[in-house]
Amino acid sequence: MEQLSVGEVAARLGVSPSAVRMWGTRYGLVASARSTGGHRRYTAEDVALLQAVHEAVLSGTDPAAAAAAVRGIEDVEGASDGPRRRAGAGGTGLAVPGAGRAARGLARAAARLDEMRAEDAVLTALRASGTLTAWDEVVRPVLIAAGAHWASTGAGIEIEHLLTQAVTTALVRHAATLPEPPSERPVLLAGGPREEHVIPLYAARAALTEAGVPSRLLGPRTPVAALATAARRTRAAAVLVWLSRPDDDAVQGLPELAAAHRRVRVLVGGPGWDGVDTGPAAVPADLGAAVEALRQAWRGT
Ligand code: B12
Repeated sequence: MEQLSVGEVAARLGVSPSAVRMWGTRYGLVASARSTGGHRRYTAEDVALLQAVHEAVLSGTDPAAAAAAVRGIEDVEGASDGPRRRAGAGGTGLAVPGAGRAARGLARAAARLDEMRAEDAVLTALRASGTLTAWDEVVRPVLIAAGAHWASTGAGIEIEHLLTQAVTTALVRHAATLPEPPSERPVLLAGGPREEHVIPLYAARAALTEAGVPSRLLGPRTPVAALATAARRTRAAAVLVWLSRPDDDAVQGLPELAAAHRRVRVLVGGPGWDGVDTGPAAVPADLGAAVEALRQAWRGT
């Protein structure tokens, strides 16, 4: 998101510019950037914090308490630019090298097993900057950090589980607030036959909903035959199969998916497809590319 002026932030939140300025001076929620002319410029993270305060205020919370709660996330994470390891519940730290304030807030909440704050951090980022940016700048760095933490220490699976709940719930809640796309020729999102990892599919669903593209999420461990049947029954425009680890059954199932019906397009995603000859199935490199390819398949281009 580009940096915003006071007036633009006010318009986005539906409050007056003086309210935004007042929150800044009274509660310390100030713009962290300046334009070349010296005017205040709010970054995506500043807006996310203001939005959280605004929502708390709307729900009847005292503004000072709301600001203090929001700044709690921010202050503890501090203004460090460098990697850091922090003590959390049970002495578990989660370092997110080079991450922004919102990602560090999410990491900290997850490390403390504070599910509600983790969910709020994700929802705030989704609302402030949209799914693609929130996924790449906030959610994905923390998921990768959680995986790296487990790989290097053998500990912290509980953090991964809690993060999974918080992230998927926030993605579902965000998508539920968006206009429902038309239902014809949805794209189907499925984990491979042995796949438990499906958070990227929830991210894809939220981003597709933002783009007005209908989708159906079949979730983890979807048998190839079931996915092919679903594609036929829904006249799916496309199917996306996620693999975080290699799975021969998924690879061998690609022709069956491609033959599900005449117009279906097959896409695959995730590190489990690395080095695999996927034939005509497309392999988008990231969430943005996947959403664009699925959108084009849906529009029939
Ligand atoms: C959350 C998580 C879990 C959750 C899953 C819950 C769920 N419902 O999804 C739980 C706790 C259940 C779990 C369990 C396990 N997990 Co796990 N888990 C993760 C974690 C932290 C995040 C997964 C994720 O969503 N990644 C999404 C993004 C972050 O993936 P990415 O690879 O960076 O994405 C790349 C591309 O795919 C692309 N991309 C990014 N987003 C998108 C979106 C779309 C749509 C597309 C097309 C592309 C795309 O861009 C990126 C750059 O190339 C990863 C760590 C990691 N680095 O991914 C480990 C990880 C995947 N898990 C791992 C393992 C080993 C396991 C377990 C076997 C053991 C364990 N850790 O408990 C179990 C067994 C699960 C099973 N039976 O299959 C390993 C896999 C290693 C391997 N290759 O074999 C990882 C990598 C952790 C690690 N560092 O070792 N896990």
